[in-house]
Amino acid sequence: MISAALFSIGLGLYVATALPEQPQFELGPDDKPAFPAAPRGFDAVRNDVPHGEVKTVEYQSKSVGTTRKMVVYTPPNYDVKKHYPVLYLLHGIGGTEEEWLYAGAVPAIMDNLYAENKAEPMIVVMPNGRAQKNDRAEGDVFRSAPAFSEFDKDLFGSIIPFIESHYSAKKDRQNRALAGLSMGGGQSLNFGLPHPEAFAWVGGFSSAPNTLPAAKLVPDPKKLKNMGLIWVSCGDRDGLFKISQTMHRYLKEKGVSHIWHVDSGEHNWPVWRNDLYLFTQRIFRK
Ligand code: FER
Repeated sequence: MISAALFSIGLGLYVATALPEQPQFELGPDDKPAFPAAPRGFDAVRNDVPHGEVKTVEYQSKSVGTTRKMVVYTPPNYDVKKHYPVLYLLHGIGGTEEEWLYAGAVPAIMDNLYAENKAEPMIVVMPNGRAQKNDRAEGDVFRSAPAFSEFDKDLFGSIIPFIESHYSAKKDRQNRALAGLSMGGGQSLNFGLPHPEAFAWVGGFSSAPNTLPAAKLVPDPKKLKNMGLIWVSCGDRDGLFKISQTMHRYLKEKGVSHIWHVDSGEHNWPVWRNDLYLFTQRIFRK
């Protein structure tokens, strides 16, 4: 687990230094935090709180044509007699289905939120967004960017049906959320915003250049009037800032209700752990 975390940090540094030149940006008056940062220790494993369960499961991907892995976190006291909302949580260009688990500290963050009654009990599904036969993060990870844009077929065609038939999951838009970091943030906006019938809660954290133009994703702003939450966030020292800032400005101009949260930080894990902490408290609630 420690070696996986170190590996992921190494990969994060590699990705950060390998980022191609990005457009310059200036912070405007809107570009500030929407919420205070998480309290110290929010992402530390605590032995005095109940822990959820983590499992790696395999499913047949119709679109990729292979057996693929995803990591599923169920909350403490998960009870098959109840039904739970589901958050689909997507990784970045250098990640796999294990990135949120280790570098993202999902179990600790969620366990700690539940211990303080700060989030609705939910299933967190961490699939692999690199929808190609070899989906390991190997070699020049930027070469696998096209596979990230094919992932919607796997998500809608195989992953959601698998989760909804193997877990005690609620199966309607109000009980499905889609969020991710960087490439996974772009995927969440690209696949979530055009599909309000599938997801009422959508979050893009530090979204990458795979993010499609806002006008293409939201040609008809009225269609998003029943969203539970659209979350757009980025660190104020992230070279990809302009992508999220442009998305926020478009949504604001079109009157689409959303949260624009500008964190203090770069393109890295402190920002995304904080985003997860803030986002998960605000989904699946009235
Ligand atoms: C790029 C810069 C960053 C890009 C992808 C990324 C596909 C993704 C970064 C990440 O996921 O952390 O030009 O092009």
